[in-house]
Amino acid sequence: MSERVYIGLGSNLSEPLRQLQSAIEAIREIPATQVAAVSPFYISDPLGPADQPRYVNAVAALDTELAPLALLDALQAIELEQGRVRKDERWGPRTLDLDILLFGERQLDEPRLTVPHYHMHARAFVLYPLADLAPELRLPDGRSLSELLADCPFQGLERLS
Ligand code: PH2
Ligand code: MG
Ligand code: MG
Repeated sequence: MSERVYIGLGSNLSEPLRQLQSAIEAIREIPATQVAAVSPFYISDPLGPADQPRYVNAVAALDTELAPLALLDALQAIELEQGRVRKDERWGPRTLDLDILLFGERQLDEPRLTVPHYHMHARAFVLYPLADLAPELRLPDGRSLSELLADCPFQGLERLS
């Protein structure tokens, strides 16, 4: 049985737009997984250290038969292929970040994976592109996306045409 998964894509190094486009092509090659939809791309101010470039962010809807950790492995392999270097600095710049936001109705709290993604409920660069794809969405705890958006200012978000 396949489950609907939403992932967040982000990049602020080495031609971010190209990073996201090639990530989406790579995600299409993940076994037992289809890309159902990709949101418009957005430019966003960095959350975290301010001395880093602005990000390009988007959200993709996937349908997958993979288990959560198998999908995480596949996404992290793509991050590494695209030159991701893991550093200790929290929220520092990166060539590619692929985050599992929602995985069906599941709530997971494992060492490698927390779902729903922590802080997603307060991040404009996640909530606005998610709303482009699924305006009627509810989180597993029952909160609606429109409720979350009402409490979430744009935070400098700009939609690319
Ligand atoms: N990702 C981070 C840290 N800060 N800021 C923006 N605007 N967009 C991101 O995707 C982002 C961030 C760590 O994953
Ligand atoms: Mg992230
Ligand atoms: Mg991440």
